[in-house]
Amino acid sequence: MKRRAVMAGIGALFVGACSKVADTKIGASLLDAAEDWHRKAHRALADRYALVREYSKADISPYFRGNGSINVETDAYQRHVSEGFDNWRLEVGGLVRNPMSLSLENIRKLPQRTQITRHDCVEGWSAIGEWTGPQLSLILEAAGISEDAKFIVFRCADNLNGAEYYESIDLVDAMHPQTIIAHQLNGENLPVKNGAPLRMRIEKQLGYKHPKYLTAIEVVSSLDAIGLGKGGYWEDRAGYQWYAGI
Ligand SMILES: Nc1nc2c(c(=O)[nH]1)N[C@H]1C(S)=C(S)[C@@H](COP(=O)(O)O)O[C@H]1N2
Ligand SMILES: [Mo]
Repeated sequence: MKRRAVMAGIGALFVGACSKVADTKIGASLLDAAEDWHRKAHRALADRYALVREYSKADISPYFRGNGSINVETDAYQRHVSEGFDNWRLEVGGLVRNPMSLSLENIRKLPQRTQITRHDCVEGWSAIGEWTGPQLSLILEAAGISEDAKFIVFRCADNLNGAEYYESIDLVDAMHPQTIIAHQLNGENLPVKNGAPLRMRIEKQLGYKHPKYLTAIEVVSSLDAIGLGKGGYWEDRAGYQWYAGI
């Protein structure tokens, strides 16, 4: 068949009545494929918005281990520890209309979410803990993220083997209701080993995506110029997946 005739045939397939499209073998399989694609895309998106399981107080692990950095070896951080973190600041900047510098008091006064969730580390351990803090979405709404915003980058106070720890997530995880800036673990201020005074809980992601010792939240349109360009400390160094959804 000549190319023109083929094109006309395909055209006829689609401009014809829908029932006829479905009746032809090719039409039916095209519709099946489209429906399948749509169903899968829908399910994938629905999964991303779904909540992770929340546990009861009885499930809380007696000890929540510290992993990776379990302290920050700088004079500045040790001073913050001795001051009870009264002068700690969380900077919110990048592609936002209203950059902010928040104290712990500011953060404690916002509406809070408490959730008992399971932390899964790729190194092969899990622990259940109760975390409290404001939702990240609240902070981002107050900051007013710009239309170019695509990722949220988290900066940390610790230096692990010569490089600053950092992480990043997309806007779906950023706006997820269980993504919170935690300042409490099991009803107490965060212990130093677990990231005092602030650490992210991004419950839809594996453990390394939850930055501790949080100093800044930066809204960006690209990850290319952040760290070594792969979006996180372990992504840059050990080939960990940037998207570590659970
Ligand atoms: N700033 C910072 N955040 C970090 C890490 C780190 O070394 N530094 N380690 C990550 C890893 S691999 C895990 S499993 C969790 C451990 O959290 P925990 O110390 O509260 O158990 O923190 C994550 N966030
Ligand atoms: Mo981890």
